[in-house]
Amino acid sequence: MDTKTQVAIIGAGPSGLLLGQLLTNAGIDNIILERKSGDYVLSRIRAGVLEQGTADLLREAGVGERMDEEGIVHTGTDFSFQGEHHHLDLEKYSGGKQVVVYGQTEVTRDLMEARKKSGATTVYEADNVKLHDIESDSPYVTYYHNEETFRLDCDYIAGCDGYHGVSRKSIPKDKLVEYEKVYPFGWLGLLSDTPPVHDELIYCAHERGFALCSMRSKTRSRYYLQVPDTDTLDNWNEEKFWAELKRRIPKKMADKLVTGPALEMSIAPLRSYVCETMQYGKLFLLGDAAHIVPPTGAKGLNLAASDVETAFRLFVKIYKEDRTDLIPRYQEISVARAWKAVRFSWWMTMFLHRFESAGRFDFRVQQAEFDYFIHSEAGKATIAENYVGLPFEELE
Ligand code: RFL
Ligand code: PHB
Repeated sequence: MDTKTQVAIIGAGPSGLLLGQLLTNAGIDNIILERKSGDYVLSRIRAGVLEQGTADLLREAGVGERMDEEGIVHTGTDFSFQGEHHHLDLEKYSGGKQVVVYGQTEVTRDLMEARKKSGATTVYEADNVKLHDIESDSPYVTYYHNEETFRLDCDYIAGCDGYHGVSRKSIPKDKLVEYEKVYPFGWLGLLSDTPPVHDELIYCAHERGFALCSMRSKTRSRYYLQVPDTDTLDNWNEEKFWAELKRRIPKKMADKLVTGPALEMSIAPLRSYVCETMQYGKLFLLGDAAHIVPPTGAKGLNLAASDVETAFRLFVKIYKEDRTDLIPRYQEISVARAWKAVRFSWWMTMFLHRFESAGRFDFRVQQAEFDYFIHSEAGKATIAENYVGLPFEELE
């Protein structure tokens, strides 16, 4: 069966759903094709920190209500080195900006609800999605659903299908400009219905490895431990996790940490990846389809939102003012922004993690770097400015 839309969106993660919502509100027709079921998409536990720009874009899309009610505004964030606890006043050092702690799962849920209300189409469990003729003026997508093959004709395709998606793979290999760095460790995450150990996040550097104390609400905590990239969940259980976390966080925090059963435990590998070919013919890549950052800087979802913001403004210019001349601006703006987030996430990772290959000298340098950044006004401003998010760049 054949259908037609203006923008075919591949993937119903936060990038695809947010772009879809903004386009629908602006009267630009779009259909989302998602490989998994809606419940599966909601079961993935991921990001927790929204930059002010991301929160503003969600409000603009009309999905900010629950975030504004239930999200927790953080005006600061904490660091610790070998158990020594320091506070960084983000608001003071960023010129008044803040971040909102509101889980990616909730953002996704709000976007799914809004899409349902708007009546726009999302095809879940769309199998074998294939992109065709992306270099031509009449691109189309085929997919398999309910034992039938469908064809979706469109003007543009938004590849919002994450790192393992099909969109980036549809660009000829010799046209892809890619950069990658893999780190020799991952993050073991644990989600629990326990009150957060502190009212702010704590990024902990420790000789046993990095740890992060984060949260989803006043009653739900999210903690992470750096683990070797060879580690598996079989090597871990809740008791072992809590005991290891207590060793890596400040003693005052360890003493008051409330432990409980794990709602979820998973290991995420850490990598930096940039595909500079973010537009090819009628295809645009957004979010994790184009770039991956290690979670240390809390940038992945926020970077996805900034791609959405740029792509959305571009589509409005194209459909309302016929400004196809602005198309190259998408890649220019998004790649430059991606590299800034990649740099900050890489730096936070090097700054806070333990590298097996590092010797006594490197450890001392890391300690001095921590000492410098945490006590210097310029150092604190540098971290704060990047953590709260750099400003969006205008199309023209
Ligand atoms: P997603 O979320 O991967 O969604 C892509 C969607 O595309 C679907 N898909 C396909 N659909 C159709 N056909 C195909 N062939 C398809 N292939 C894939 C998938 O099923 C999926 O539904 O990408 P998107 O939308 O670009 O969103 C990106 C974010 O999910 C990601 O950047 C963040 O989660 C990263 N991240 C964090 N970002 C932050 O900004 N702040 C944080 O605090 C933060 N913490 C994290 C994180 C990521 C983590 N993990 C697990 C990698 C913490 C962790 C542990
Ligand atoms: C999270 O809560 O999942 C989280 C928070 C901050 C990060 C990474 C992950 O830097």
